[in-house]
Amino acid sequence: MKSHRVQAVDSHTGGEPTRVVIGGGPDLGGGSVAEQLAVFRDRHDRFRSAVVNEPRGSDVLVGALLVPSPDPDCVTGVIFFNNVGYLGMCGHGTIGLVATLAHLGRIGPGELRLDTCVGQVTAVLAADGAVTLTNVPSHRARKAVTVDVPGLGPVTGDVAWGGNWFFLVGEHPWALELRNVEQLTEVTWRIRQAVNAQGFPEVDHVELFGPPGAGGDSRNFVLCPGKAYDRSPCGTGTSAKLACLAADGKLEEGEPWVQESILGSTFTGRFRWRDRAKGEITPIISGTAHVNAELTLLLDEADPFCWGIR
Ligand code: PYC
Repeated sequence: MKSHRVQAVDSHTGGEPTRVVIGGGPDLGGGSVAEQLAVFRDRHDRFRSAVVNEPRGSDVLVGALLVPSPDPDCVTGVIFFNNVGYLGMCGHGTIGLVATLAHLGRIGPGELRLDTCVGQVTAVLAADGAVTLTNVPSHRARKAVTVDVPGLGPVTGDVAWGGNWFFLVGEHPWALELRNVEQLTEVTWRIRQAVNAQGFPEVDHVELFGPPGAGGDSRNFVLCPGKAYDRSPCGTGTSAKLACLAADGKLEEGEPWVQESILGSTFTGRFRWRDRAKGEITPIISGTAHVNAELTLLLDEADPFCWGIR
């Protein structure tokens, strides 16, 4: 009977959890992080499920597997994953990873470079624990796409990349309140299906925007690929939002944008133009994470749910 131990550290960023696997993960054979992701997906997908799915995890948990980076300038490579698959980048997860590396004593305040499967990012850890992430280049691919959503009618939004693909909806009738999460989950799930069916199969996150509470510029509700909602304001979703604001001339380079989550937790975003003619920006996202567990997962093959409930 085979039993296996996996070492991990849990944190949350604005309420959204991250589980960083620091030991006991599969050997993915090296190469670029994208190449290692292909091996993870093809040969070790049950490990992903074992780490984040029930009974050890939950639909909302995002995993981060530390892998070697071929670039010596990077502190580590990282592959982000969730209850149904893999993420390109993950903003809240990167902030959680930086807090975790600091908790483990592997880094101190200052700048570090991380390698992800969609490109390198940098992060600055401040003395007070705040993390500022410079994300992968982001852009809006399509403005004002109208999709016909069964049961809801026409819904108009932008398609944008912020390290993952998003459909961003500003005009809608739904109140972005925590007590409405079931309704918000249902409508965004339907919107995602319509967006996928009507020419954008790559979009796997849907973002609704509404008026902020105290001190913010906007509140969002973000539906993640596996139907869980993001408790944080979503780092890649905020990056996609910044790309849309920049393209519309609604936010100036360097100007702060305070994005609230459905819980009221916040990220502060800014952007630098990368290529103004192409509408390409470099998003800069600041937030804070808190480490809340050091754990050893036991993967016992005698357990009928050893590899998670899939
Ligand atoms: O913060 O980028 C993010 C994110 C993606 C999915 C959940 N959180």
